[in-house]
Amino acid sequence: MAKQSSGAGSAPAAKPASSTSRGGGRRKSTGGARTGKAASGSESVTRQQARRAKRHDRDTLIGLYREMLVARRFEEKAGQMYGMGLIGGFCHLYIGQEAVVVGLQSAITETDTVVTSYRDHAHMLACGMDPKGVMAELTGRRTGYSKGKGGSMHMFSREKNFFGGHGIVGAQVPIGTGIAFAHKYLEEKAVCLTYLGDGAVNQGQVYESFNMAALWQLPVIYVIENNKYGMGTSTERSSAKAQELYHRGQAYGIPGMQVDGMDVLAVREAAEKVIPKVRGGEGPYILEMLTYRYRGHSMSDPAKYRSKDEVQKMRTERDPIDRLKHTLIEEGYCDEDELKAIDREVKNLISEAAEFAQNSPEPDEAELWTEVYTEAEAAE
Ligand SMILES: Cc1ncc(C[n+]2csc(CCOP(=O)(O)OP(=O)(O)O)c2C)c(N)n1
Ligand SMILES: [Mg+2]
Repeated sequence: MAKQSSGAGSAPAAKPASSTSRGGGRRKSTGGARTGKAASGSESVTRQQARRAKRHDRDTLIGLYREMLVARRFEEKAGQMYGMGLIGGFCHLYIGQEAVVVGLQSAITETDTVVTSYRDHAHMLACGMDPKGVMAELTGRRTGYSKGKGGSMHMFSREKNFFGGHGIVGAQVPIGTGIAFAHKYLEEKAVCLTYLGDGAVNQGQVYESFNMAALWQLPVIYVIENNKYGMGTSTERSSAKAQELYHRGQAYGIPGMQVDGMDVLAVREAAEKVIPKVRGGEGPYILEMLTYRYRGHSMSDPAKYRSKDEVQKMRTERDPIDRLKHTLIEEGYCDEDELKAIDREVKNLISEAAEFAQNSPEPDEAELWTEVYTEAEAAE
């Protein structure tokens, strides 16, 4: 059962989630996305995922595995290259959280849009952006998505509908709301996935956005990536009712759901339930993803605010990639050799991206003066 908030009235409501089905839709699930808490309850996380897997075909499951692996290997490589001095400035890794973007973005269409914070590499890859162009941008090269002038936090792809990459905490929330306004105004039937961290949920601009999105019934899904920390501060220390961030839209009538963000199939299930509603004009929705980052806040964070045991426990018991690998093998979708072949293919893809980046030239000095301002068209 997912923890859900109806958005109406003042009392938090827990309602069962009915599931929608994709990838063949042969089976009806008996439960929706679960919370991390529920996941360790009556049914083991392993059983839950095995049950959810039956709702998808083999190619979909293997595709989700591969996508998570692309994000993981890309970021491991970025971490190494940062250590070698090839990446400058800030670099925030997403390692551990891959199930969130992969599960959600596997359920959107090409016309849907995505906007997020500075922890953005996996979001871009899941939008279909080329790992070569992303790595080239990280290393400040001319062939990068922002021509080497943006770096890790400031990359965009109009073609893939990725709207950044934002370094100011929460700044992307009104932007995503505005994009959703445009979708509605232009009658595009598209949805904007607007990601924000648990550290952004107490900001005024977030609630101003919630108000407008609810007032105008905008097609926006606010995805709270609750990885338990905002820099070195735990959500328990920074947020009232930290266990229920998915209720934060209740005053505006925005429904919410809390999902096990370490299970890519739970995320996918939540996406399949919520996206059609939002696309269909029912207004905004909040998805709170319970997740965890294994690395520090950024490359320069020694992460002394949590114990090594805490991180190790998540890695060994909840890792989204290992978990799906286990399900795929145990439930007979494929054998270990097939997964090893995928691992090799992904490693090559990422090595090629790293080589491409390092062999690309730096931007020309003259580029310093371009694309700083855009000419505004005169109003009539
Ligand atoms: C308005 C603003 N205040 C403070 C900062 C400094 N800062 C950068 S990241 C961060 C923590 C945000 O945590 P969270 O939203 O949980 O995202 P996560 O890093 O966990 O993905 C802070 C306080 C900032 N960039 N912008
Ligand atoms: Mg956080």
